[in-house]
Amino acid sequence: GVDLLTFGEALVSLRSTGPLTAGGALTPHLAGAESNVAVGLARLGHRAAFAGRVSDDELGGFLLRQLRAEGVDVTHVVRDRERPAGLMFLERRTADLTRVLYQRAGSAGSVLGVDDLRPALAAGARVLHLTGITPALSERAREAAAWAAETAARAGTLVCLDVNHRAKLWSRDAARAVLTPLAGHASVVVASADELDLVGASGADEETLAAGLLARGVSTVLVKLGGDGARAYTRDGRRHAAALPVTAVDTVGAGDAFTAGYLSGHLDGLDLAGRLRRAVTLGAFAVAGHGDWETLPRRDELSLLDSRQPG
Ligand code: KDG
Repeated sequence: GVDLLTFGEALVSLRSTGPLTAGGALTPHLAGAESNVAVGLARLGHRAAFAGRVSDDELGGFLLRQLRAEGVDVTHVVRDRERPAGLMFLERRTADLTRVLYQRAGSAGSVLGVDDLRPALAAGARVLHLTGITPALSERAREAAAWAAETAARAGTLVCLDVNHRAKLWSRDAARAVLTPLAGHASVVVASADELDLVGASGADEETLAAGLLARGVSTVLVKLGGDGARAYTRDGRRHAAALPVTAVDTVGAGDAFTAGYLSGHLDGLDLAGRLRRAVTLGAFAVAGHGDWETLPRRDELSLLDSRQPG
């Protein structure tokens, strides 16, 4: 088996240099929260696999080539002959304002089903990572996500759910109804502060929500705080990790990098402080450069930010 298995929709992200209505150049990039996590782990030398459906055309070929180039195992990716690649336009509206426009309804990745995931799950993994994006894509994908989380948890695999609410795909209420039961299969739940009540009671405070998740069997709740770092809740209490001071130029993908760093620390057997340190380190690499994952560190580069004391 691999160290980490993740699944979901890999997207072709078309990044603009200015407002989309003004035209100009678009550059294609591999995107998708799950593939970002896979790349983050592969860069650090872990065996990471990505499963899902990609179109059987040039765009699907582009996604697979990018994943392979980063050392991600794509053995269990299924090519879909009928459906197109999901697209994401990442519009640089102004120097510090980006916007997302999706063209992903009915895409190959959005109809991921249980049968697509069976071989990957059967091959085994130490960690299964999934996000709250996949269940928002279709009924089939929702069923596949629930099945995978339950099957992996039963097999003793560490299941990590990263909430990743995408307001363009579904409402907060719809997300809460699906993600709250899903979190019950997870050992690690990752959410930003404004996402935590999507895996618990609407409007409840952070302490209450974290305690509720721990009572339901989650062992670690990670609350991402952006430039303020992160808080972790475990049965031993609460711990804060400050972010590393870097110049943020692009925050897209930072949450995925954080999760990848945490899971890398877990795979390396680090204690909670060490796992959080690696999580904020990867988050810092992600925000300090352009692209979802392009600037993530190799293992020998982790120490590049060592002199940056948490701010
Ligand atoms: O976390 C970064 C993602 O938002 C991006 O890569 C695209 O997965 C994506 C999505 O569905 O928005």
